[in-house]
Amino acid sequence: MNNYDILKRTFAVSIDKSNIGQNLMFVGWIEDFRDMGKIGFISVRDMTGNFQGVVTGEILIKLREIPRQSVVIIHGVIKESKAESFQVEVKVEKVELLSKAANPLPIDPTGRVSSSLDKRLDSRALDLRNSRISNIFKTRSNALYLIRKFLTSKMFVEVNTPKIIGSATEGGADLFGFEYFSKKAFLAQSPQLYKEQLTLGLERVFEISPYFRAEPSHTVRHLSEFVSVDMEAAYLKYTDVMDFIEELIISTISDLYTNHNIQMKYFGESRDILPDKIPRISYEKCLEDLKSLGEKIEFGEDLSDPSLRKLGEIYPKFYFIVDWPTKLKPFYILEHEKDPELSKSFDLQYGYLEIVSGGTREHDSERLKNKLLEKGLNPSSFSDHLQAFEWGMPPHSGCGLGFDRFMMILTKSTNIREVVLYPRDTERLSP
Ligand code: AMO
Repeated sequence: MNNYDILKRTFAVSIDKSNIGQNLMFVGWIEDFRDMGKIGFISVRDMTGNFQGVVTGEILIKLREIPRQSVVIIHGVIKESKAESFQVEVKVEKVELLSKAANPLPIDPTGRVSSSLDKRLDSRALDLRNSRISNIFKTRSNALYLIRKFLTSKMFVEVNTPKIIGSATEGGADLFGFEYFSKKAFLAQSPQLYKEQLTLGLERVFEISPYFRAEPSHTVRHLSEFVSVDMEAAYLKYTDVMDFIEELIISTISDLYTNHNIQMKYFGESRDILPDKIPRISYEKCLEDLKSLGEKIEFGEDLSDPSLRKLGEIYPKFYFIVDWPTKLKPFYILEHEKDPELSKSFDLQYGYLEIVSGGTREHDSERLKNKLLEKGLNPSSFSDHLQAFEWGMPPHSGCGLGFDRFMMILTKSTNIREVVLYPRDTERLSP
């Protein structure tokens, strides 16, 4: 290993005319090398951007032996550039090879030679050397930070609940089960029961974590492991939760455009995803809208993927669908007092895509037991959960936001696999 002091490195993004004449050290990978015979040009990229290096003599000969994507230390003097895309360039005085890349590589991360998504996912670490792709994940990191900041500012406490659980969270069949010492255990599909219980002592909680669903669906919006931003708050109604979600969506997107526009530009110039307000449309109004488009759906039927795609033609951006039929919602959702067939529930949609699901919860233990029975579930499997409802459970509401789906909107990606580093689906278990 070469002897170098990494803290003395200069990042590509930081050089400009004020550095002319300085001898600086850079670390990065060779993105491109153009050999013109007596002179050569290299493009070196690091996590911040790239610069052009000019090489001649011995260094040019040395570079002919170094494959693209290899990691190098470059020492050189900053000069004014005649190139249109750079203010300055680096007259390379020394190149040290830190790590040699194979030639050929499985994909071309510059994107000049395009590869299928599957091939890119097979070489994901290398795929991240493409600026658009790395900016998806920088945006993901920024969005997570902004969501945490927003929820913390609303007095939510971040919590961590178990992902190894002893019984079904929501009573669904789509759980991954496995041997846990001498018992049967499952991977959590949602923190639903825990987050509700936690409102008893913490009032407002949120959790950002992966969850696991053994859904055999192979679509562009489902994964077996996905990240959800879950929140739950004592004393709030589902309409208050919608207010929070609306504010969270608007503040996160506008902050990204204001403070992280360098990244957002990779996904297009248009800011059309940023709403002023998010309309609230009842399930029943959706049925009327669909009827006007020639699609007849009976009250109580779920909105299928083709129906949601039709609805997305009328409402192509963010909108809430509120007051779903009680029978379509899980046992923990409360119904309206005046019309028990309708529940205090909502989904946040972006066109056809469901991003958030939430509602006001049932907090009375007797009624909750009856709801479990009505849904064909056994209350004794939920005894740990039900006992908390005997200890002074506050009325509460909450929701779960599919973070990967939100990332699809932020980065204008059509496949959820684009915005997840190492996606897991029915086919893919590696890398
Ligand atoms: P739900 O099952 O609707 O609600 O999930 C909440 C949100 O999570 C996202 N999502 C998924 N994303 C990718 N792949 C999947 N397989 C997947 N499944 C769900 C969606 C969805 O809107 N406990 C409730 C939430 C609550 O009421 O608080 C729940 O889990 O964006």
